[in-house]
Amino acid sequence: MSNTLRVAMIGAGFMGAAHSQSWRVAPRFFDLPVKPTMQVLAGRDPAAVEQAAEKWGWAEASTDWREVIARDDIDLVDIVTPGDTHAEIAIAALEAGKHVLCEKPLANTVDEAEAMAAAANAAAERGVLSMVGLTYRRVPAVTFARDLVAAGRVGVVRQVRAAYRQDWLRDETGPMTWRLEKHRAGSGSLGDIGAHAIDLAEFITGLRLERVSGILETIVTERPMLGERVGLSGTASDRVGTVTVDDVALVTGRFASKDGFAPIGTFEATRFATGRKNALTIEVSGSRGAIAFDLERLNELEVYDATAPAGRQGFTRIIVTEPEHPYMAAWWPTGHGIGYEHPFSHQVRDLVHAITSGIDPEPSFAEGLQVQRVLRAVEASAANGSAWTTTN
Ligand code: SOE
Repeated sequence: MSNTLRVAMIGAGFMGAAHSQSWRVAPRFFDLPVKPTMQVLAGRDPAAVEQAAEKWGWAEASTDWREVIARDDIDLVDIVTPGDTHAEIAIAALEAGKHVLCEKPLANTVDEAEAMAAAANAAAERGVLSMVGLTYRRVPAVTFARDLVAAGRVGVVRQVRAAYRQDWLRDETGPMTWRLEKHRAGSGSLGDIGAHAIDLAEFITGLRLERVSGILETIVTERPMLGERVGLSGTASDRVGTVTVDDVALVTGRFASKDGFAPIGTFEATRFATGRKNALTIEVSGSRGAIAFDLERLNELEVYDATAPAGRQGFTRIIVTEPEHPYMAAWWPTGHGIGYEHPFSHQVRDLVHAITSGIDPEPSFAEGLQVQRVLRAVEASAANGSAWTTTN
């Protein structure tokens, strides 16, 4: 294998910035077996992608993703476009023999996700590997929580409470954007941020959600269009767009049984939680203890030990920055926290090691498909009077 991993990124928006910094930074803080090189950034708008390539550190810019994935000097394609393009780009890249990192949610439908997972399985037989970017798994406190639960520190998992609360749509005069259009985004809060809450619940507990009951609500159904480009920039116009996705998703779920018990979970995904900016929270309640995490305090994990003497019990706030905590040895001395961007470098580290070791990266497209099946079941339940609906 070459000592470089030549990367192309498709997409030049917010996630493009986040992923670009991880390709720049990860090789400088982790000892990687090969060196990722930032070859080409592809986007739709020529001027915007040229400027982004220059700013983010890509050697070239392109507006033709098909040409990019066909190049012999590209080894890996990083897809950070809206969900309606994930399947076409990922399948083409895998079939072209390129490793693929695809942002979440994997796709906009289960059918697309199934086709992507099938393409990933076929490609893996040729040594071409893939990962879906459910990045919050790689927050050290989240990986630490998963390790504590797996080690039995909370005992039998009985309940899970997960939420992802933002408030960027609170103002009803806020403009239309692709995230509010079903044909572009697949769903609203449910798939965009609910996918993270669902994945973290399954990742930390190690259990699959088997049945769900859901409510989906669109609070503001029309929003002003901004100029010709539907988005957050451009000149105001008197046209309005129709919001075709959910603003709020409320879900009850039943996990698979373990140790003779099938835990129950509650989930909330909303963009109307006034004052909550990026509050991804999860609490796992067990027979012997509990863990609680909040992305707005991502260097901390609260741990409760119900086996301690009654007079000494209480949630302990662990600052997850010791060198023995996941990923932290690569960064700063204890107590010096990391930020939102660091898990993207952890994602690059793990992906590069998996590729050079020839082992399937996690989360796989199959795991992304599992999340997609939960999303579909929630949508089906919400359309059927919140009836309990299986996820398979
Ligand atoms: C939505 O605003 C969003 O950017 C999601 O798309 C990301 O997945 C989440 O990590 C942060 O919020």
